[in-house]
Amino acid sequence: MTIKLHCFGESGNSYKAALALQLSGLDWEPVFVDFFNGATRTPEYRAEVNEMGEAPVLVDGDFTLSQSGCIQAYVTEKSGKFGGATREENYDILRWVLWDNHKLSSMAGMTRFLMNFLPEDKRPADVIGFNLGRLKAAYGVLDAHLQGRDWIVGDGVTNADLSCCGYLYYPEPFGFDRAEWPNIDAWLTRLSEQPGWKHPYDLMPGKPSDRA
Ligand SMILES: N[C@@H](CCC(=O)N[C@@H](CS)C(=O)NCC(=O)O)C(=O)O
Repeated sequence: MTIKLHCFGESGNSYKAALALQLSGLDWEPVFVDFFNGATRTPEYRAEVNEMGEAPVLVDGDFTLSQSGCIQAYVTEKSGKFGGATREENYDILRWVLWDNHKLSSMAGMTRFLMNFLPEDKRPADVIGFNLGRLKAAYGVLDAHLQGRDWIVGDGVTNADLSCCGYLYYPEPFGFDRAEWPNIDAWLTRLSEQPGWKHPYDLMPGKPSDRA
């Protein structure tokens, strides 16, 4: 049975789940979430798709799961891919997924939204400035960790990589310039060379130009 992923192209959190599915080789298809027209805020979405009002959401037969990190763990259980080689590595992957959700992707996603998708007269300069400082610190942590390493944990692609990259291929400004972070830049290139890799706007339905 084909796995369904409720997602949309602008969503880096959705990308983490979509990329895990895509690179795993599991049979899956996207289901478009019309986020910019308020789909996740409707009572129907909350009742039928996700009480948390978020994307991504995976549906595999009668099994439904939200939270990109949980979906990645499910993909690992089902495909045998992107987990650690040891118990220690598995804890290390979880550590990076939690760090990403808290310090990197949540901040990047929010800042990108404020800087690009809010109407210009509603963009809060102080909040954006504060977030950019927090983001710079997060890029620094990741770049330092990747010094001398191909992957965040162990010798191959894991959910740590698939989580931390969630927002980093998007072209809209959110205080991230690959040229400033050479280890992140090389790692993103390595990841994009994996068979089946696609850019978020090519992997999931929905992109800013659809609303232009
Ligand atoms: N920690 C969650 C975050 C999910 C999330 O915030 N998704 C955004 C889209 S990128 C969303 O649906 N936001 C709806 C809202 O906050 O109202 C995950 O990793 O799945």
